[in-house]
Amino acid sequence: MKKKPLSFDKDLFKRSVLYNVKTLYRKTMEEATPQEIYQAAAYAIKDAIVDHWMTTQKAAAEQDPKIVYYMSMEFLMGRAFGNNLINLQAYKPVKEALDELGLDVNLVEDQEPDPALGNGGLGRLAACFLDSLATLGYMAYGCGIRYKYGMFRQQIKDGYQVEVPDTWLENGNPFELRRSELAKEVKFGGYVNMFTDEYGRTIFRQEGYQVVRAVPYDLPVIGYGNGVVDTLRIWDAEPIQCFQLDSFDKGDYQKAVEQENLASQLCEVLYPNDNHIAGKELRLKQQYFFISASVQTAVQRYLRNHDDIRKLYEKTVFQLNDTHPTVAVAELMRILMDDYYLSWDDAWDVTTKTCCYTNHTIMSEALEKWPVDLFQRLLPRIYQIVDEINRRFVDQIMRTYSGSAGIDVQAKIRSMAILYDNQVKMAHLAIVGGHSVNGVAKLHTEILKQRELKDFYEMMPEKFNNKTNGITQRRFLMHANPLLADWVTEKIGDDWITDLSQMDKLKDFVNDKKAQAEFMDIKLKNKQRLAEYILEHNGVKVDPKSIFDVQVKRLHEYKRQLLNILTVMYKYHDIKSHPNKDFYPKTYIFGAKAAAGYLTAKLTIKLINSVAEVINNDPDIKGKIKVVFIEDYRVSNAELIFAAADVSEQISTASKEASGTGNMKMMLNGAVTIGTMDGANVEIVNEVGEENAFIFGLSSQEVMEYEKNGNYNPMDIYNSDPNVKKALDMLVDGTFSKDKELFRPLYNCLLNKVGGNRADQYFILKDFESYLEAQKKISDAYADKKRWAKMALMNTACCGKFSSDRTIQEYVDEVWHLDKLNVEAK
Ligand code: GLS
Repeated sequence: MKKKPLSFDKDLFKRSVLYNVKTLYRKTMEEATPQEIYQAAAYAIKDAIVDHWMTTQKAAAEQDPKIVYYMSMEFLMGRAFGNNLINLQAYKPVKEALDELGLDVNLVEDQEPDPALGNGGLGRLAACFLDSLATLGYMAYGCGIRYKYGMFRQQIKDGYQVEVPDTWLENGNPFELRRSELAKEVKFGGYVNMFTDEYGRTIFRQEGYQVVRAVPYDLPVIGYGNGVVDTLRIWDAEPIQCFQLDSFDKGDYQKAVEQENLASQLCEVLYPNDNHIAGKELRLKQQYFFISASVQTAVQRYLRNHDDIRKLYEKTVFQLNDTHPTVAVAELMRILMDDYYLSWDDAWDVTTKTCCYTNHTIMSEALEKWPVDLFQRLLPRIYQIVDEINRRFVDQIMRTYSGSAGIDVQAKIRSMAILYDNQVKMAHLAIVGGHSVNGVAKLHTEILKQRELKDFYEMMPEKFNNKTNGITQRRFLMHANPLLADWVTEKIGDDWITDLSQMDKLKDFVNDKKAQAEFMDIKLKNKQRLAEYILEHNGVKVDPKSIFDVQVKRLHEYKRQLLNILTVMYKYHDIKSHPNKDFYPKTYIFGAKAAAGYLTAKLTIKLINSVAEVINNDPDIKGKIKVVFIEDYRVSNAELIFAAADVSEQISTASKEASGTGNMKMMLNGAVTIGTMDGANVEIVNEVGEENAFIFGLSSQEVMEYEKNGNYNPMDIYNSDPNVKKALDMLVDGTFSKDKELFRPLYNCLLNKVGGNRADQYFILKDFESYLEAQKKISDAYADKKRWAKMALMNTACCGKFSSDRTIQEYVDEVWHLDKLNVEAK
């Protein structure tokens, strides 16, 4: 039976907008600024949300379900306003109400800053997971940091990326609740005093430390149409007021100031590195800060209605999103032993049953390792515990392998120890201290098992499992592409909103001429919408009838934006030398932020912009190619871009992209993938069929062979392939820059060893020709309207597997074992 939609009182909403404008700003609607109207409307919606939030908390108190704490340094939530309305099933009434007040819902939405507490895929995945958890009716907390400045805003000046602080909290955040009554203390530094108490127990007490107050801010995460509201709890740091200068620390002015500084720095800014560690002391402080506060909260919440702490894991699970939160293992041990006096063995039993770890990358530069001296100085008690975990684990390795023929026990210890080479290896701590280790796509999990984490897999195979990533169709279809969402509903009903496997039913329409025409017409409208955005932001006029070929994601060498732009450069040359050759017009759309200190990535951005400048202004090209770099790529403009994409560029060097999720968002919106057999592309191709994607390049096996054998020589390709030579030479012959040396570093790293890296580490030259060929096939396929419409439709029809609802249900069934909340939706 179909569920009744949630009720929403449109008139009440209207009245509260007027009331809020008055009480918040002492203004009438006519006087209020757009930002003030947004705030007033957001508070009015919050009112409705809070009712559901309270009902959910009450149901949880009564039903006592197991709770998952999704611990993550990053939550890339994107704007909340529109998404909240969708999940409350109130988008239409609110749109009407605003219309009646003379306001446009889109303009109101545009007033909201785009909360960017994350870098890219990893943080956005966390946000999709929360949406799915609430929609599926599970009790969940996202635990993270309330960075004052999120991911920097990117400006392009003279073609270069310039980073500008993201002041997202400037006008406050109407959706958040400050929960000072739930504040926790987090301690850093000092030393550990060990003594025996009056009951004969060994007590470890941290002394001489600095302390900050962790204050939580709660944000509602609304389930779709079910009245469930979960919580994203992000922590801010505050100094402990009046503590330093009174009796306890009298006169220690220096320390008081230090504590004050620590508190003000801790949550200042998100480190803008994706797939790369910053290795900074402050980063480790951030990690321990939010983990300590979150673990303390989880334990306390459990003890509110249970008294046997040994059974914590029956009601609590911690999912550690990459290595960043893995200090949770030691923090939970500390709390269990030092605060609740559990023995080591009991504490270990609880900890390993509570913690689970997701690995999101095989890039070695992203695997976190902390210098022992730093770790020990900052977290003295935690270090003692890690040291003991390591001692016992090394013992276990010896017991497991000593005497086994052909096994080098020392080599096993070298590769698996948590403390080695003066480093604390966070991934190893997470694997040893939990019961589940998962990769994020089939191929990625296999690579972990067979290569990166092979020794661990051999020793504890039962811990390893795969959870292929997914995305939420509520944001990335319903909100991003309302035209297509309505069309899908018209064709197959609306069950797809909470069950994406229903999209399969669209297969009935892939050969239907009328459906094809409607589908492509929607695509065209979305391309027009994006073309307007591009005209407004880039001043470039693009043709919505051209092929929109899109590569939007973080800028990283392994993602190979350089391969893409090199082929654009080559085609530019080709068109200029063969002006009469047939060429299907193409618009190349890029969007990417580079980590602030990543010079090669930043130079690639400059190259893309320089190429755009030359090509877009060359009359000989007659508009056959346009190149656009969209400034400040973020969730809000991503939604416009995905809806408008014809071609989805997923061209990472095979084996390097753990999963990718942009690939899924574009597939959902009917874009066809050009890609390597990497990450989740493998599974996408498996669903949609090879004939509905364009696959090229080395396989992951081949890449790994070359890496192992060191027998790849890009110079041979450069010397023997005139197309490759032409493209590379254009980097340094002045075509795209008066200063011929400007792009020399890119040229050099393709042909020579640079700074300890192999020449062309990411096999750009090797894959160049097969990539060109795949692009040629795309142009041919696109020229055949019917064929393309069918391919595009097939992509939307086959995306069912890639909902984060499916991923979350797998975590629940195989790892977390949560119970569904029973909330009566009103
Ligand atoms: C990442 C991977 O690079 C992506 O392939 C993956 O889709 C994402 C979510 O699992 O995690 N790892 C990372 O450090 N940043 C990512 O986006």
